[in-house]
Amino acid sequence: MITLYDLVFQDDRRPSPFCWRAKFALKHKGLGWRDEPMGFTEKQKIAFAQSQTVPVIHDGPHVVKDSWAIAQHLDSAYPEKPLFGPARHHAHFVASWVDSTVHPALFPILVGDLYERVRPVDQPYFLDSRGKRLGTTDFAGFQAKAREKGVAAFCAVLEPARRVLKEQPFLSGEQPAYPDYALAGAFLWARVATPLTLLEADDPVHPWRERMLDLFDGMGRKAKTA
Ligand SMILES: N[C@@H](CCC(=O)N[C@@H](CS)C(=O)NCC(=O)O)C(=O)O
Repeated sequence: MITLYDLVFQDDRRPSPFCWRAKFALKHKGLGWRDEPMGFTEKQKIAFAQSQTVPVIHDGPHVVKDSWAIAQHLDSAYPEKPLFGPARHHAHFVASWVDSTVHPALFPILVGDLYERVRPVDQPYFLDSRGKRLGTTDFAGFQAKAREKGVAAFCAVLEPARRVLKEQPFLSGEQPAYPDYALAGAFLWARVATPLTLLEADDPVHPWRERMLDLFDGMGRKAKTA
């Protein structure tokens, strides 16, 4: 049985966008897993993997850290139902676009709400690590300022996905695959962390997000929200 180490917030909330990618990839493969929640200050749980971040999976003799490495491992160890098909480089490109463009556009408008939902025992760690990243520990103030521009700035970065989703139901075509899971992880991060409305109903990304929430028996929709 595969073990997945997943970031945990208050009330068992699971916001990590990278862990969501791993969960979608496991479901895509039809694989079950044992879930091991890990708080920010419980890194000893993943020391065996020499990792400071989750997701980490333990799959028989294989210990794999990093969401992209996990996706590649799953696709080679379980070749049925390919995650990438011939388009592995395209999937890598989309996941990298989400990491480098979508997540940085989301983080400022989420950070105050994320902090409120971090387990109290992990709050000093979050304050220190994210404070250094942002140059302030006034996360509520930082978030309020970011939201003054509205979510328009965030929506603007979705334009490449929007153009594709105007023409087809998934980024990967008629069926979802890893590029969809990479972007869906970002939306689940937001969904678990904040009640903020990110997408208007007439945005072509909106129906795609609904389809992603419905996948795998509503796995994403069932997750505890903000
Ligand atoms: N490149 C890694 C990034 C993983 C990552 O940043 N995970 C975050 C949770 S979303 C984490 O574990 N952070 C731990 C920390 O900040 O101490 C991947 O794709 O798996």
